[in-house]
Amino acid sequence: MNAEELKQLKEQALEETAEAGSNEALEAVRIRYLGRKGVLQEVMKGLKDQPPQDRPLIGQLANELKQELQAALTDKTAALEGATEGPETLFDYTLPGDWHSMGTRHPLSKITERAVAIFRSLGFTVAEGPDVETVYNNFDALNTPPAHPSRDMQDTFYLDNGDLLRCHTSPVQVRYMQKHRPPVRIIAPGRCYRRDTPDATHSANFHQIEGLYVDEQVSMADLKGTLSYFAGEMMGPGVKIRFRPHFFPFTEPSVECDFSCHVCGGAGCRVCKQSGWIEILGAGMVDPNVFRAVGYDPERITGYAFGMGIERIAMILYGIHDIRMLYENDVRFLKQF
Ligand code: 2U9
Repeated sequence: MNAEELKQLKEQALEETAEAGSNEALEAVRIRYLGRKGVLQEVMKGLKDQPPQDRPLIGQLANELKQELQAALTDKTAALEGATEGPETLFDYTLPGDWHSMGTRHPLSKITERAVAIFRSLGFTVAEGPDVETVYNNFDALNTPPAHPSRDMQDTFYLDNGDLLRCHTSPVQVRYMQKHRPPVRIIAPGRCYRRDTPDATHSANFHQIEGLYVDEQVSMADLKGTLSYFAGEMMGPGVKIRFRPHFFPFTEPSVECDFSCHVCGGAGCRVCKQSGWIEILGAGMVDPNVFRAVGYDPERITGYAFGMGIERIAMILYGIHDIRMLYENDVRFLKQF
C-alpha cells in the first residue's frame, strides 16, 4: 500500500467512525482497522516489501492513522453515551451548590489570643515550654514543699521515668529565668494537666496564662496597675479589681483577684451570685526562694506573678455552663463564637 492509498484508508476509517450509530458498530470499526488481524497490521507487515526510501513515510502515515482513529473512537464512544443518557442527566444544573462550611476560632483560642494581645501591648513577650516537665521545674524550684498535696499521685500525672505532665505553666518561667537575667517580662499561655475527675467545672486537661515581671523594685502596686488595665481591656471599661489574701507556695504575699461583675456592674446578679464580684485569677510577689532556685539575688530583685484559667474566663465571658462543651467539638456549639 503506497502513501496515497494509506491517506485514503485513514479518511475512510474516520468516516466509518463518524457514521457508526452504536457501540457495536464502533467496535466493528476498531477491529477492522486496529485489531490483531486488522488493516493496519497488514500495512505494517507489508512494510518490508516497500522500497527502502518509502518506508519511513509509510510508517509515519500508519502511525497517524492509528492515533487519529483511536482518538476519534474515544470521542465517538463518549458522544454515543451522552446521546443515550441526554445532557441533562449528565449534570443536574438545578442541584444546590456543594458548600464547605467555614470553621471558626475555638473559644479557648479566642480568649487566649485576646489576653496575649493585651499583655503584649504592655511589653510582655510570650514564652513557651514542654508539657512534660521535671519534678524540679514543676515543684521544687517553685518552693513547693516535699509533702505538698499537689505532688500526690492523685493530683499529678507522673510518667514511668519520674517526669510529670506539668500542672501549671509556671515551669516555663523557671526555665526562662534560668536562661535570662532580669528584667523579665513574660507571659506563658499553655496546656496543663491535673488528675481531676471531670465534671461541669473540672477537666484533666485545661489551659492557663501565667505572667511574670521581674526587675529591681517591682512592687505590688505594679501588679495592681497591670491587672487593672487587663481587667478593663478583657471585660470592658470601668471594671474594678480587688485583692483578697491567699496562699501559694511560689508567691509571698499571695492574693486572689476578683473583677467587678461585667454583667451587672457590681450591683449583684445571677452571674456573680449577687456578690457583685467574680473570682478571676491568683497572683502575688515572687517568693525569694524561687529567685534563689534560679540563681537570682532576692536582696536585689523583686517580681510579681499571676495565673489564670482560660476555661474559667471563657465560661464567664461567653456564659458557658459546662467546661466539657469546650472539648466535645460539637460544631453547633463552636459556631456560636
Ligand atoms: C514563677 C513564680 C510564680 C504563678 C501564679 C497563680 C498565682 C494562680 C491559678 C489560677 C487559676 C492556677 O488555673 S488556676 O487554677 N494560678 O493563682 N499562679 S501566682 O506564679 C508564679 C509562676 C512562676 C517562677
